[in-house]
Amino acid sequence: MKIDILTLFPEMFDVFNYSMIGKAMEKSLLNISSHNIRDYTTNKHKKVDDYPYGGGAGMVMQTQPLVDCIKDIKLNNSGKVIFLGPRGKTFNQNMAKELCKEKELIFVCGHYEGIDERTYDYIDMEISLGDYVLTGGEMACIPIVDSICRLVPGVLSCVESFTEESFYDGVLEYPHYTRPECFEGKSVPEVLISGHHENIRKWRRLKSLQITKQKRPDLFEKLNLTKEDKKLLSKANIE
Ligand code: 21W
Repeated sequence: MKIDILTLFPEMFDVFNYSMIGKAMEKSLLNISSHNIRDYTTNKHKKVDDYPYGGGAGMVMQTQPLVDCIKDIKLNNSGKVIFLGPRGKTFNQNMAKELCKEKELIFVCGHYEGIDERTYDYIDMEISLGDYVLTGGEMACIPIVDSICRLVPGVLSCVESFTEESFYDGVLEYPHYTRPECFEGKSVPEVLISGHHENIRKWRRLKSLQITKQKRPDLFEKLNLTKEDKKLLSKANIE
């Protein structure tokens, strides 16, 4: 997948040179590049913002550098233009699943109080990270691009991608343990050491359901519990 990010702070996206996304970039599964909107200014002071018409606090990002930057990037990227903004639809896993199917995407990060309204003519979609205030679009762009990229085939190992497709959707994770078997008097649950794969699967499923019910009742209500799920839960309630 080819991703171009338009921003006033291109260095912030060096974060993608590390870990799993960095590895996928080396393998050319992903091609993420960031571009400085300031390079597109036509004034000699390289100014990209100005006072808002009508007055008020803060500065507004001017439309000329932003639109020229979008036009230039579009020459080599025919993907959707996505603006990270607080007015956008709140991002979720379903949106990540849809966007990971795209071959190319363009992300536009706003700064200051906002962008000049006329810039929206060049934007296909606006996404927000959630109902809280960030310092700029970059801070939302990083987790959104990360969650899309990890769904691109080959970015995760086979085992991890399998997990993504299975029943794990909609429930929280079961507890994990690794060596040692005993730490500060706390032991690893017997069943995980038993080697009994069917019992391990059932235990993990039960824990996932119990944890989801306790910590995220909103998610639990939306689940379509299978016959086995109900059996696991009622058996646990008796014991
Ligand atoms: C934050 C810009 C606050 C402007 C009416 C008029 C991108 C973001 C952002 C930012 C304000 C996202 C106001 C979740 C976010 C982003 C920067 C101030 C006050 N209201 N998702 N003026 N949260 N934030 N606006 O902040 O650019 S996606």
